[in-house]
Amino acid sequence: MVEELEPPAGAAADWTISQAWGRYSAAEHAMWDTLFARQSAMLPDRVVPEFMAGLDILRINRPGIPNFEELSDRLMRATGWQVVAVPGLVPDRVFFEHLANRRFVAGRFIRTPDQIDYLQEPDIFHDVFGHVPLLANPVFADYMQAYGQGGLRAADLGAIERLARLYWYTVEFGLIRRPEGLRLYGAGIVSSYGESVFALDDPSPHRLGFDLRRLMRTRYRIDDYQQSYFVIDSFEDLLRQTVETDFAPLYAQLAGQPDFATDAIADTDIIYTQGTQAYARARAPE
Ligand code: HBI
Ligand code: FE
Repeated sequence: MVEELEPPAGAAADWTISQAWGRYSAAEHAMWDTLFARQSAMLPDRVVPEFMAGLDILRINRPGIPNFEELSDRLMRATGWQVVAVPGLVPDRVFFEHLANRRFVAGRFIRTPDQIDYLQEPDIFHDVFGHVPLLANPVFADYMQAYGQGGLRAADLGAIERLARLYWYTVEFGLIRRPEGLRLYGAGIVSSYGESVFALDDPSPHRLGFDLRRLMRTRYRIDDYQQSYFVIDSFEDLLRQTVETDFAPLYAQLAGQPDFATDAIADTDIIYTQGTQAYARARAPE
């Protein structure tokens, strides 16, 4: 959660800044190309086909860091979304307000070679390669706007943490069931080489059926691979549950119920794989 209330110097009241695309160095464009080549080579039979289609429709598969003006032109024609640059994480309400108005906020900085496999804050590769291609899919584009609208309501009800969990286990780290098997769609996974392998192939994590109420009670880890991934049946189903659920009474119900730990299995869970949690044990002790 980001709580500062004032935008930093140089940012507009809605925290947007210019991408200043002309200022990227050759090394920064090369960093993007390295990351793009690695992910686009390993994703095709792991990620939902709609993701690869989005890379194509939005011409993100051209060399170099995408120019947000050109990207937004194509995205606007596809689903009415645009991409705007921000200095970094923005306060929750600002974030939700942008999503509710079909504006995806993206960092404009790119990681350095020593950060190729992990960085704390989302950079332009995480935000644009990870999040933007699916915004060209009409159903997912509707879901992201509904999420933003839900977030503004949650902010009024003091329930942002519930929405943050929904975002985390779908938009960031979601899996989806397809006839040919489980597939990736979460941006945090598809922008990471290691986690794109781990989330589908590793015996360590649980893979559990998406259940909105249970998921809103489930904690998440921000500094490591997930110990549980949640599997949706379709983007249509995810959108329907988000639009149809009256969240106010749901938050009241959840208030009295304990959280689930990141590695818990609930007796109501649909279990695709019960993980060994070996990776978690292998990690350095907390
Ligand atoms: N700001 N730039 C940016 N990107 C995010 O993904 C983001 C954010 N602010 C808040 C936030 N995400 C989450 O805490 C929300 O899901 C609540
Ligand atoms: Fe993200």
